[in-house]
Amino acid sequence: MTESSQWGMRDAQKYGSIFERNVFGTRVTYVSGPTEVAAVNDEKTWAKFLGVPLSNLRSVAGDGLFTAHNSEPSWAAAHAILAPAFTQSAMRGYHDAMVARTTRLSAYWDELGADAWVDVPADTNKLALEIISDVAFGHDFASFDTAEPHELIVRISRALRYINRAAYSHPVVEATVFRRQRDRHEADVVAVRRIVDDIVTARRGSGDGGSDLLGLMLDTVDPATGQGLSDENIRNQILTFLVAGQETSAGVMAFALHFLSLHPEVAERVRAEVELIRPEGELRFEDVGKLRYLRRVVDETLRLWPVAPGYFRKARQDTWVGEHPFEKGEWVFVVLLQLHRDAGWGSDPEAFDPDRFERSRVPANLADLYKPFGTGMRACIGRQFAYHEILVALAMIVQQRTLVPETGYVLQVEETITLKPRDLRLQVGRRS
Ligand code: MNH
Repeated sequence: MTESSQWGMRDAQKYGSIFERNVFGTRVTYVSGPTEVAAVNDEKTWAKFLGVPLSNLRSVAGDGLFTAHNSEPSWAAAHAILAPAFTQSAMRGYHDAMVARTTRLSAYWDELGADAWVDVPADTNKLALEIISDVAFGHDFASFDTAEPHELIVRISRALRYINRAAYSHPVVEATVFRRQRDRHEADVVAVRRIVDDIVTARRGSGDGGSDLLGLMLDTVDPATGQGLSDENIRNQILTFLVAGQETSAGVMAFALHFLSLHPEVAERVRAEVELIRPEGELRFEDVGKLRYLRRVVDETLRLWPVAPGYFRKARQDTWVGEHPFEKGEWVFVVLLQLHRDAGWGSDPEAFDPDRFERSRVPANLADLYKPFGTGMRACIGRQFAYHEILVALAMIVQQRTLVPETGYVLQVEETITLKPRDLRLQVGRRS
């Protein structure tokens, strides 16, 4: 299923705000109108559902926060222990790492030279990886020093591609046609677990938990139970951060750079804003919340290309969505790509216009029209983290560089569970 969310969006434009389709033998109900989405977001009657893609992702991330079932006790424990590390004020502790890693990306682009066409999604992916690995477990993959990515990264990326492709395929097909790919996938999973287990064991052995997310998980108990997280669960959380915290933020940075390269007047306003707030020296933690226009650029990017393009919900009881009955246990897919293009956004939902998010213009029912980070208890824990790193990276890049698009580039969106701009290359020379 290479572009399943974009098919979902096109079909929603044809068949309406709720419709049913057979996807390779599985009946899927697609929901994309604000009223219908609000109904399935109601936590009393509906709950998160993993669906096929996230169930398959459990082979990598197990009972980590993102892929845990609602009923798994390890979810509540890990959520209680980790939530304080993801508040807005916790970002203060990660800010310097975000600035330092973006500075390293910038030095790497300098090495390539002003004429080079940089592979934007590849490089933002490396940046997000460097940031999350630094903050989560104090590791430096040196992504900008080596041509070959680290084994852990190669294997995780390949595992995600496999899971995305195999999502709706038949087990018999996987065991025959894709036998070698399946075997390699199983080997990848064994290997990534071993690599992360070694990191956790080494840290336990060092006696000092450390001040990063791994240290927090090793040193804290869940106040409700007095229990700490198991080593296996900690490994699953680290793999979750690598999977959930990397491709998503990296995709937003890449889409935003694409839009900024096509809209020089928007890039100019961002530059003016950054120069006003921090004319000299490094961007500070306090500056980031003041980047109001850049924030609108990010929000508008996430509206048009919500990098997590949808999510699943399952009925907790017999219920209704409008006049459509659902039995307990039936599930739906929320097509964010279409909700974010709903008529509630005005007559030109396809246009990139950051000022839509100006206080005076933003739709009154924004909460029903915009859900890039999901909904309810199981909404994204990394939201503040994502905004902070994306704002830091974009502020620094736009302040320092020009963004030149390739003539004739037409945006095509690639899906590997998350979305990214296919073959996006830009020239990113220093501003004189
Ligand atoms: Mn994130 C859950 C989108 C960045 C860690 N994330 C979700 C969900 C969406 C989402 C949507 C809910 C999925 C569902 O209902 O099945 N996440 C994003 C987007 C970005 C993002 C659009 C970037 C922009 N996420 C991040 C970052 C991290 C992260 C960065 C970690 C550092 N996300 C998570 C975790 C969950 C999650 C963990 C699962 C939370 C839970 O269920 O308790």
